[in-house]
Amino acid sequence: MTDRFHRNTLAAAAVALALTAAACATSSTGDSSSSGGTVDVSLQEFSITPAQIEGPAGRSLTFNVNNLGTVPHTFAVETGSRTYETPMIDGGTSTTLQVDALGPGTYRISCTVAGHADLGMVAQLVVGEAEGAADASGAPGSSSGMGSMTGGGMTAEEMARGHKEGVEAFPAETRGQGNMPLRPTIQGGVKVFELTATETKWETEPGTFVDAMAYNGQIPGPEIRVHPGDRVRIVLNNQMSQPTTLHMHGLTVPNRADGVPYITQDPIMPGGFYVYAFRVTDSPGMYVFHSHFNSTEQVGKGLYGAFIVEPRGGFGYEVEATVFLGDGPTGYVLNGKGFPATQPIVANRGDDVLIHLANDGAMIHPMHLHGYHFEVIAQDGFPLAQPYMADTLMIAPGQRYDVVVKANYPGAWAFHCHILPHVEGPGGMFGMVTALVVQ
Ligand SMILES: [Cu+2]
Repeated sequence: MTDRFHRNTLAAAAVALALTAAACATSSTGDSSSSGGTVDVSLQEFSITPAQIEGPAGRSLTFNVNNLGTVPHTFAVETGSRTYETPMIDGGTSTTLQVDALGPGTYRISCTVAGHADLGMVAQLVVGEAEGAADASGAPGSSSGMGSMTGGGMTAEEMARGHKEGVEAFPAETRGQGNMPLRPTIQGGVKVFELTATETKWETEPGTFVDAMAYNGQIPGPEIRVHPGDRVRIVLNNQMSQPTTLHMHGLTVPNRADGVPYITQDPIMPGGFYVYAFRVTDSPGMYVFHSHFNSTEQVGKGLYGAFIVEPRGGFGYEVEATVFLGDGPTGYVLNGKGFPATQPIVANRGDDVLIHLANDGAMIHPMHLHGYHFEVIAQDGFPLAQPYMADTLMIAPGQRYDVVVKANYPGAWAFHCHILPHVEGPGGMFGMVTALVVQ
């Protein structure tokens, strides 16, 4: 029975593979054993899907390459003797790549735009035995037979192991942590905060270092916390190789402190600085400071941080946490880290937990908390006249929400973006996943 089950699985997988690799053969006439196959692949920031592509031996392959992302990518297949490569493919467009017949083996696929392969834009082309040989290739589970693969080219055991290892590693240690409190100096009754922007490497998950930009070496930048009525000065030093500015997002500030290049100030050139001075007149809640110069790159690479207006006497919750959503050059991240390097929110049973959520990425992310409903009490720093309950909250770029969870149920409860390609693949969870741990 087991044997027959395996045989059927193998047969089904072989059929599926045949469909993937050959069903959309460009030639509908002629001998199928000599005509080529067509494979659809898609590119986005920063992945190639599928991550493992199965191809037949001895037949040419045509890749239909769709760039579903927003920035240009390439698609390149290295065969050892030569590299087949598309020209730059703009976001939202597609092209095809012809690859001549290959022998059995595993070939590397990547995007050749600098840094993109390191961020995850790699895949494998696995070319199996020539047709007819697969049936004879013996035992189920043998990794040489294409038919034993499933789920992105992994075996069931590999998939289970990948999921297990990720969860066991959580919360994994990485270098650097964002949102660390920034202490002001007091000068004549004014709270003065120093920020320094630098280009750096940032470890998003164990062993993955990305080219990043950071305030005071942190992503998100250090947390600035003030009270209503405070007089504030933020000094931004630019130690990067490109100009920058600082925008106080959501806050009411004088025009000269608004941080928009050539509208309210000249950009801060490398080596320069600018002083943003204002009085805090907005209601308590979550605001953001971020770059407003070349922001696709600068904010995407990490130049953002929390500006929290705290009521005098505090918010009055047992636990308070800030969760920044990010995507783009740093990958899918919560507070600058991807699972399993994300940090959990830890509470004791019965605690009221206040979570400041902010999206400084370029995509919408619906954040979903398992096991609980949370109360949405503020949007963009404004207390809601009518707070409401939700378990999934859509957060657009630039938006902030304050939500409150009554931590009544013990356990580790997943808290993640519900766009599934941002959180889980055949090898386990990644990206925008963390947990509320109630002790
Ligand atoms: Cu998402």
